[in-house]
Amino acid sequence: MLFKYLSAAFLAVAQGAIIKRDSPKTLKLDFHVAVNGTANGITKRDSVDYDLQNIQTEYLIELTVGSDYQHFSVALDTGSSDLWIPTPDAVCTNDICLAYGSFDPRTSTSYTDLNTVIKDYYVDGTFAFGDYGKDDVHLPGGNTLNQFQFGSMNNISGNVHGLLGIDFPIFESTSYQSGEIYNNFPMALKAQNIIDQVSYSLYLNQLDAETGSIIFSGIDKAKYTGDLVVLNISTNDVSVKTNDLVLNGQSLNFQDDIILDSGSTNINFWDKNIVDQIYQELNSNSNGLAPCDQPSDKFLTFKFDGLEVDIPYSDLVRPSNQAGKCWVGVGYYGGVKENLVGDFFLRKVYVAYNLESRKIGLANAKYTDEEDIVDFWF
Ligand SMILES: *[C@@H]1O[C@H](CO)[C@@H](O)[C@H](O)[C@H]1NC(C)=O
Ligand SMILES: *[C@@H]1O[C@H](CO)[C@@H](O)[C@H](O)[C@H]1NC(C)=O
Ligand SMILES: CC(=O)N[C@H]1CO[C@H](CO)[C@@H](O)[C@@H]1O
Repeated sequence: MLFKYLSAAFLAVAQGAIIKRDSPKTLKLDFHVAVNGTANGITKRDSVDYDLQNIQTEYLIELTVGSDYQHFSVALDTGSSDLWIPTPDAVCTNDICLAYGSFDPRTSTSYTDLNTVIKDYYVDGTFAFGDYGKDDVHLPGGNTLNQFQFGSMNNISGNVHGLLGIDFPIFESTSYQSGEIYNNFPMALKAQNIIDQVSYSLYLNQLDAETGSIIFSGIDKAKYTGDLVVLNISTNDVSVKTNDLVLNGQSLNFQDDIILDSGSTNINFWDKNIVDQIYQELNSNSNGLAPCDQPSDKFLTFKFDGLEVDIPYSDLVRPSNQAGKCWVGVGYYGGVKENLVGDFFLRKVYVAYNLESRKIGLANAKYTDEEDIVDFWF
């Protein structure tokens, strides 16, 4: 999750119109799900005040860039807006930064230097600095995204190794620096006629699955149960409003915006009172360490207009390195007054983001290999 409060002045942006399409064009990218513990030492940016060292999940997308087809993997992030990759000689505070490949602008003859600095700051206080450039991104299926703008980073703090940010363009580094925006990944895909619409659907698959997928400008109707409930995006970010949060049948009286952030692992609340009530219910200590043996017939339920998403307590914990103790996937987000829901929530749902109509479709996920990809209808 990008630190988004450097300049609120740029956040008022006009609402896009729905585009009428004749023949739908979609792009599906599969990702590798990396959970800390299965893919050595992966971490990503998450809540500020919560120690997440032991439960980190990333959705790794492999990209191929440049005239010399350089490969690297970046983490898909619906909570930031730039693509960035470390350079081979990047100065990093953690070796993880080069573990998934790098991009060397000097060896690609199709690279164009933009002579512009990129500076991304994240909510946990970490940052990635570098230079913007443009180069060709070779996509699966044979398409090429020509001269796409991204950052080659040479100064990286924290435990990250590259991000594919697909949030609204107002959160691009240029936007904070000069108020200008450029076509980020989903926008460029549309501008170059590879997809029809600036929209995408996320299927994270079940807890122990190793793969998932994102479909740009398409919805896989096989991957959810019931109807996809269409909600308005409720803030400047990819968020929707809840009607309530229910803990083992008890209302927590929670009507608030939640940001559906693939760059977060936990379900993070700014209201510590909500976190405390959940910890208490799961017999957790104040650090979020609870017994692993949690019931599967008691639920934390998110209520929306026309949809309930039940998360069994047993799916709210992941193993720690202390015997019998697990980390609870709920945290206190001490940064600003917003709620970020990551992997622990997103795995339970199928979520379709339409950044043009500013609507989000949500349904309970159905874990299956079947596929029925259609165009967005909202
Ligand atoms: C990286 O950026 C930090 C923060 O601005 C700065 O203190 C540090 O000197 C930079 N490191 C390099 C190698 O440029
Ligand atoms: C959603 O937004 C539309 C305008 O785009 C508005 O007409 C409608 O009332 C909103 N619905 C809700 C539930 O806020
Ligand atoms: C569950 C697990 O293996 N967690 C590991 C995650 O990574 C940190 C440091 O990188 C280890 O200390 C944990 O043991």
